[in-house]
Amino acid sequence: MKTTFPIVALVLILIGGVAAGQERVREITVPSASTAPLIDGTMSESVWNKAARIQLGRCAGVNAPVVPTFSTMVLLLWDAQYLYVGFKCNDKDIWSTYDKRDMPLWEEEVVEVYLDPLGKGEHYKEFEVNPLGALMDLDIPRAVDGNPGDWKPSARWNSRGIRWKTRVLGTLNKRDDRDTGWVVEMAIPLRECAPTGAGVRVGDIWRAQFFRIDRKTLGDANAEFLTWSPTDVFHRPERFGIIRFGAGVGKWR
Ligand SMILES: [Ca+2]
Ligand SMILES: [Ca+2]
Repeated sequence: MKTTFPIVALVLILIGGVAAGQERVREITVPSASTAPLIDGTMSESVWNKAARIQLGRCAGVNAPVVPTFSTMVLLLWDAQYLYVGFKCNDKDIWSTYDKRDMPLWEEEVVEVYLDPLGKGEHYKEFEVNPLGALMDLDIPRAVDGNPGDWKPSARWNSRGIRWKTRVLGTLNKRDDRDTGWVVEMAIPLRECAPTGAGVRVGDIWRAQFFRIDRKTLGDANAEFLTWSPTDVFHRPERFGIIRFGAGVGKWR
């Protein structure tokens, strides 16, 4: 959503900005993980059963706020080193062509995580992963009225310790059959996200946002933009939700 932003922004602000701004930002408590999940694209470890769960909805500024075509579930856990993010994306036609780090993945199908540890909207981090398993990671200095500026300098930032894995349930890039969905698991190093390099303790809060883009073709104008915390555009840090780093919940096995 970067290169197309200037054109899209005006429309979005006109049709969606006020409505999105009237809703409270979302909040969720993320339980700590007793054991680290394997980042293997399966999400089969029992620890995921304790994860916080988010269902993404339509991004009001981009699409009419109706029920999304496909379900998108985001699962969240954390431990001393990582924020674990799992996406389960139902999808009957899965495709992507970008296959290298820091390519403009948002032009195709993608899931996205935004993390703003200080909640100031400055130097927040963005992580994108596509069905082919490519990663884009960015450090966004700031967004001015929803515009994050030139993405290329931001993409020079690379997380050193991030791990991620994609699994496609179906046939990637075979457009004439019917797929089931795709899964992304990410382990995002917490200390690399915080400007101070500090770790996280139980009770800390960060601002965060989660997105998915589903579309039929490159730059498809009828793409479906899905979000967690209601917003008119993606790069509006004041509309990011609040994640609270909680203790472990339930009976761990
Ligand atoms: Ca799709
Ligand atoms: Ca990067």
